[in-house]
Amino acid sequence: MQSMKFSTRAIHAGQDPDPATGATIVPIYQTSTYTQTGIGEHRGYDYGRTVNPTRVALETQLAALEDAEFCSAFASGMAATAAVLSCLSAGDHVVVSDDLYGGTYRYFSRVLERYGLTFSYVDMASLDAVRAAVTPQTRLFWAETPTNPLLKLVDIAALASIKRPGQLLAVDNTFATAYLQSPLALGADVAVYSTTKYIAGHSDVIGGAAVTNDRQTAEAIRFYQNAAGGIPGPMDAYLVMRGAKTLAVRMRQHDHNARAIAEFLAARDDVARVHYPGLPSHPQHALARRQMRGFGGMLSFVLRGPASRTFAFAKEVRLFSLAESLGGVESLLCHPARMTHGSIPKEDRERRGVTETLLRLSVGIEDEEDLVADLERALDATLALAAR
Ligand code: P1T
Repeated sequence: MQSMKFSTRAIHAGQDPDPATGATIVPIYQTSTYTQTGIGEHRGYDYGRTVNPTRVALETQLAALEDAEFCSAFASGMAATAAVLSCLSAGDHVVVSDDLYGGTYRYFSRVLERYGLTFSYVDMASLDAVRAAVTPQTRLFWAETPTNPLLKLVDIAALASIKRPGQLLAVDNTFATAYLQSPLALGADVAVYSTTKYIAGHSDVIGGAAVTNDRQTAEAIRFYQNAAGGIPGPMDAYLVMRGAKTLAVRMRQHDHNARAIAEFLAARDDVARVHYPGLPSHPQHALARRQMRGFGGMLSFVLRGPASRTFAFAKEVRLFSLAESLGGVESLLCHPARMTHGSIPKEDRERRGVTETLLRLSVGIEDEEDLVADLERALDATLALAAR
């Protein structure tokens, strides 16, 4: 499988016919336990939290997407994040990208700080800032790239070169996915996913995964998966696996549509800023071209005018549902300050650029012209408010 191309791996890795029946599609093994033929005599399956064949098939598939050796699947992206952080101990220090999913920030600041871990949030676009944040206790660098919701980039290879023995680099690859970016090949130790998003792709399941080539890290994550139990059920594992088979074709269309929308928004005088790594005006466009194989389906933008215009715009769009989450086939609109990033203190949030007039789009795979027309109509309908 390793020598095959991306789509072939996505469709075939872990997807052998069922050994009992020949079923072409991996069955949903809806069982919590396995009957043993004698005490200590079983076929490697003893208890559903520890192992499940549907989950194993998903883990094999997701590892293959990354050309990696190990993957553990989880019940959510946050459970996968927790598993990576479980490799640390009280007293350890983490350097984190200052723009990141609000739920990750909430977990770090309100749960793990109580457990004696410390975190420094830095603009990882500056390697000097990263170096300055490192302490003798630093054990982990945690980077989102592109970041949520400002689409900032982190140079993964450069970050990997800063890392010293005993330190881990984890990259949350949820926005780009393995189709557009290969963190492990660039020197990261672990790639973390909310599979809820592009990997499953249909906004109908919550899931997560941690992928690595490092045996020791893989074993620690696997141990935590069984010990803490944040596993996906077999039905959820199946849904993520089914979605992942079409990841490549969906990502191509997400990328195509988002580019068109980014260009459309950037050309409007009533849009103050567009954050999209595919625009030549993005400050890290050159890095995006080097590090990614496309720019993805996520973008954010700042509307001109008071916040009341932003709120009116959110009611005006029809094809973009106002909803948290991202990465599904349908387009979504999000107001990060009041939705996904509401748990970041207002001052920090605003200093980082997550303001009341920032909107985030998860561009779906509908027809590009319909999406642009919907945005154009909503922008025009709220234009009078922009002047206020
Ligand atoms: O929702 P969950 O599957 O637990 O994944 C958490 C998560 C992790 N990493 C990134 C980059 C994410 O964006 C998320 C979840 N994000 C949203 C729900 C959102 O709307 O941004």
